[in-house]
Amino acid sequence: MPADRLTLPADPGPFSFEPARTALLLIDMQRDFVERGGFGESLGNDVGLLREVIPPLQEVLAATRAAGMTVIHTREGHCSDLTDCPPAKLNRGNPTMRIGDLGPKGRILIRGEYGHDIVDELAPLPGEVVIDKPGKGSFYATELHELLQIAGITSLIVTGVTTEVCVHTSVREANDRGYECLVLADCVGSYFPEFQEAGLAMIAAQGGIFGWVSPSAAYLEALSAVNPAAVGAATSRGRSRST
Ligand code: TIU
Repeated sequence: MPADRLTLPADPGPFSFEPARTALLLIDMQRDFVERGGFGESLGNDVGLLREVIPPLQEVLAATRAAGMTVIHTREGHCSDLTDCPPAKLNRGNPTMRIGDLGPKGRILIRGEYGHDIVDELAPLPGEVVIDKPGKGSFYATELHELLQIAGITSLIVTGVTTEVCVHTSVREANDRGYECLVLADCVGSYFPEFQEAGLAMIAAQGGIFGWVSPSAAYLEALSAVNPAAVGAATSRGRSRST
């Protein structure tokens, strides 16, 4: 019997959500950010820290699917002629490879390329929405808000990478559009430990200025009221992976 409303402990206080009106958002879990030879590494980053997000996020994804909730994936990237990539973004920094250059996983951050797609461990299922976004925010120049409105979604469980860039931008955009956001601390990742810590603190500060933060275990525990068997199975999969 699905619970109408679930509550879990979070920072700065309890987070309540209706599973039927809540979507899990997986932001930019693309090879270009979390695997070697992609955009993230071209910017001088070590992708190792981001990869730590994958196992807990697999558990969250499995439990969310089993609960029958909406799942939405996003991908940051551009069309092949780069007409949707402003020079201000293309020329930023001093990367070894720029957006559109050919790397070991195809052209960097270009739609349709192998590196642009989501990692196998978190591959979308048929029927799950995949939002292609040209910017850092998941709402900018996308159909996300309209889709959420049509589906009656009022709350978002936010995961993905990177914490201080695309996750933060998306949470701020979502907050301004009226969505209640719970960010799962171990399911968002940064190349910089200090930004991970500060990024999460900034969301929950000032009484939850942008949203709530909790570990994924608290979310999984709350979901067990909807589907205990599925959450148990997800948790034991996670344990067997880590041994
Ligand atoms: N560089 C960095 O930290 N992030 C991005 O460029 N995009 C996302 O966060 N997805």
